[in-house]
Amino acid sequence: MKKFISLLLAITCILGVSSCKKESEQPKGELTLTAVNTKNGFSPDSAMDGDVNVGWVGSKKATESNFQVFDIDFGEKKTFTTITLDDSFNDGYTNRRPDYVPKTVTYQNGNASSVGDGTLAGVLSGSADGQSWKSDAIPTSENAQWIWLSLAEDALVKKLELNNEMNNSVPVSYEVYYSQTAHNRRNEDEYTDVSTYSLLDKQTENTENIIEIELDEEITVRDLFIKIFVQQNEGVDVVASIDEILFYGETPSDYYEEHQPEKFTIMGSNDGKTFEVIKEVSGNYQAVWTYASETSLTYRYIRYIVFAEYNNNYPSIGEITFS
Ligand SMILES: [Ca+2]
Ligand SMILES: [Ca+2]
Repeated sequence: MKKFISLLLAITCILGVSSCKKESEQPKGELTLTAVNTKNGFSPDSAMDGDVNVGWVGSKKATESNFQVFDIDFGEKKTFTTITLDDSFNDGYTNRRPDYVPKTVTYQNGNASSVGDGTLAGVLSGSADGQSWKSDAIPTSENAQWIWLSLAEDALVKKLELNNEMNNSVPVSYEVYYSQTAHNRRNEDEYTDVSTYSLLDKQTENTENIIEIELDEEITVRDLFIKIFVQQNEGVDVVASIDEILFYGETPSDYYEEHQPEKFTIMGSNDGKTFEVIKEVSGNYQAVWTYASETSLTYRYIRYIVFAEYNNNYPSIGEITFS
């Protein structure tokens, strides 16, 4: 009997009768979920399957000009006041796995041959913001300027970055040493003695203001000792400086990045053609987002448009509920 009805509908469609609309193709009340772009294995249906740990993931990143669209057809009008969008699921992590993950370290002790500007702690503040150690004297091959930094805790390091991008000043000739144990801050002879460290990197003709020291294996770093023999700004000898030393570790196997819709619009419609804005959101940083309307809403169709997913991730929905 069911077959017969669909056949009739099909004939009506062929005849071009105006009642031949999308809604007549399915029984009343049947939920249909569609997305413009979907990543394999993360179907639109999983956005409303009752399981917050399984979700839809788009196959294209959402941008302002290339927004991603997810459509819900309840199959009949639905009245609700609350929309909950749960995007907390980690499965299907969609960005490319990074080669390294940044590590936070804390400055404990340090000293420098001379300080003309900045603070030693500013070298480990976590941001290459131009706030840095600058020596007072211009270094020479006979009189290197040096900096000793001791961390509050051991750091497992796979890559170190000496960043001087903001200063645009290049340590041309330098040596970077590390030790696994902390030096005594009262013993300058010891913490300035390179034989108490292992050499990490040595360059005599560096031209980069961001020096990346990549290691084959993770090492334990507690102290760093850096000697600068020549530093230049556009070919002219200048004072030694380091804006920031950034620490990176190995990417863990279970690595994922937080992701949530950052900028999106939810719209509602009853004819599937004309949509009204239910809520426009800009700057959401919560994995579970909830909207409670002051008045009850009645719609058959919901359109979810994503303009940005946090962390430059692909758009996704773990579970969206209307109650
Ligand atoms: Ca789900
Ligand atoms: Ca800094």
